[in-house]
Formats: sequence, structure tokens, C-alpha cells
Amino acid sequence: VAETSGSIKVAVVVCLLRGQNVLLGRRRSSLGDSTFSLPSGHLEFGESFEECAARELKEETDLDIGKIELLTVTNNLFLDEAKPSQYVAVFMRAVLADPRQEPQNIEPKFCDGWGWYEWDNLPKPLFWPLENVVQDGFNPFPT
Ligand code: 8DG
Ligand code: MG
Ligand code: MG
Repeated sequence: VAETSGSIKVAVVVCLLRGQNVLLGRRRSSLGDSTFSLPSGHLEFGESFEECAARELKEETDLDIGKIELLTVTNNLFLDEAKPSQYVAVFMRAVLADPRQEPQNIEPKFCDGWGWYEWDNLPKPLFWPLENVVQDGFNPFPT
């Protein structure tokens, strides 16, 4: 890795599970445009991972989270960007407070829409950091 500087950020990524399905949306972003990814966002000063996950999910889908827990962490370098960046991505598993609640596309500038997908039948292409953890055998469903 030739980069010697750039910023390191913390992202919280939400694996929202409903039955056998997980919530994914198609990104509208300079980072991973048109690829499918889990809801996510930047950790803000003073927040817990749980608070960040609940806030980002609410901002992006209007959904309210029930039980939530920490799953894993990944470390991702984005070097092919105008501003190279590095993300520590904290993966949380969550379920809905009310499983009948449906996602709304609150930020259409950043997402084409939300949908429920089976882990064994994920849409393509996945956002590459997500594709990487999936390739590594990551599975957010409890065993
Ligand atoms: P915010 O301004 O609302 O706080 O942030 P955002 O605009 O919602 O950020 P985001 O792009 O949705 O998520 C933050 C970053 O998380 C994203 O740019 C790259 C990083 N990230 C990883 N790994 C993963 C991953 O597996 N899935 C998702 N969705 N994001 C990831 O480093
Ligand atoms: Mg986001
Ligand atoms: Mg956001």
C-alpha cells in the first residue's frame, strides 16, 4: 500500500434480518454506484454502534430497530477514489421492532430502493466490501 495519508472513518453496517431475509438497497454513490449494499452510515461523535445503526436505518428506510447486536468488523481501503479513504466497518445484526413495518426509500439520491433478499440468493453485483465478507464466509443469520 503506497498511500501514506488519508482519513480513516468508522462505518456502521446494519444486517437487518426478517425471517430468512436481509434488507439490501442499490447504491447511488460515487462509492459503489449501482451495487447492492446493506444500510450503513458514518459513526457520529458520541454515538454507540447501536445508536448509529438505529439512526442510519431510520434516516435511510424509516424502519425502527428492535434487538441489535455486534457481529464482526472489517477493514476496507478505498484507494481508487479522488480522496483515498479507509473504513473500519462495524457489522451489526438487528431485527425490526415491528416485523410488519416496510422500508421506505427516504434518500432516493443515494439509493434506488430497498428490498428483502435471501442470503443464499443475494442480488448482483454486491458492493465490493460486502462481496468480500460474503466470499470470506460471513453470514449474519444466527446459527
Ligand atoms: P452518512 O453521511 O449518512 O453518515 O453516511 P452514508 O452516506 O449513509 O454512508 P454509506 O456510504 O452508506 O456508508 C458508509 C461507508 O461504509 C461506505 O461509504 C463504505 C463503508 N463500508 C465498508 N464496508 C461496507 C459494507 O460492507 N457495506 C456498506 N454498506 N458500507 C460499507 O467499508
Ligand atoms: Mg448510508
Ligand atoms: Mg446515511
